[in-house]
Amino acid sequence: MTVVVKLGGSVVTEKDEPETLDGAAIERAARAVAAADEEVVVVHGGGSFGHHYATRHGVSRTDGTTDPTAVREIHGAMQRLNDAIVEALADAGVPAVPVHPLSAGVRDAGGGLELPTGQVETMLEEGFVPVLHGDVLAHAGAGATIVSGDELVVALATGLDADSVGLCSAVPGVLDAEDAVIDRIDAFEDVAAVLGGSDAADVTGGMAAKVRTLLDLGTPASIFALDDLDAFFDGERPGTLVAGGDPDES
Ligand code: IP8
Repeated sequence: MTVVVKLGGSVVTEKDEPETLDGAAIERAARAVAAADEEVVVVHGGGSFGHHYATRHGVSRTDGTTDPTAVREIHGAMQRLNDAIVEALADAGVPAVPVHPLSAGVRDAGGGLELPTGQVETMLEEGFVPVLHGDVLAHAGAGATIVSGDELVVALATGLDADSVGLCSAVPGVLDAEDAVIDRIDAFEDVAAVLGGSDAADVTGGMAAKVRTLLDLGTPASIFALDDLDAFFDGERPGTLVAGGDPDES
């Protein structure tokens, strides 16, 4: 059983303080990964590391840069965050190894992400826990742009034919108008009203874009808070299940 888990940037860092880790949250997540029985691929977001430099240099998923200093600064910050997370996982007994998307993936001229997963697959077969992160990537015709952890999760889940996806976020799931967690989403129309179904929401990311992406994935995906990470690894479906694909499969 292969699971792909994303630790959100707002879970592992203090989002408002540049380059500040949430050490307690990282340790807690590391203990949960250490206790998991599945083959686990970890992806983490940028939080106060990558986003800080991406904003400073005006780089997004669509606005690129040809400035090598910008690429080095954004990637360097993500590498520092990745080092801290890999170290915490290792301290908890997880055979974690870093995988840096800048050196592995690329965006084509249409913005599509190409991420070979052969190296991650072999790492899993050899007993390692690969740890990837949102990053900056060469982008045909645009210099370099940002790749988000969510995009990596989708590419990995597809490429590895993962059994399950978990997004550990700052909120306990997708919330309805009364702030109650929605148990299950099978179609975007069911939640468009509460999430704001406009294209603007997709451009700025956020929960609407997350849910749309996960519905297209075809692998059952759960969105939940750090408190529920152990339950997720125990095979439960905490938070919101975004079923996508064939509902019978989940
Ligand atoms: O936090 C963004 O990853 P995300 C990574 O998953 C960078 O959107 C470099 C800003």
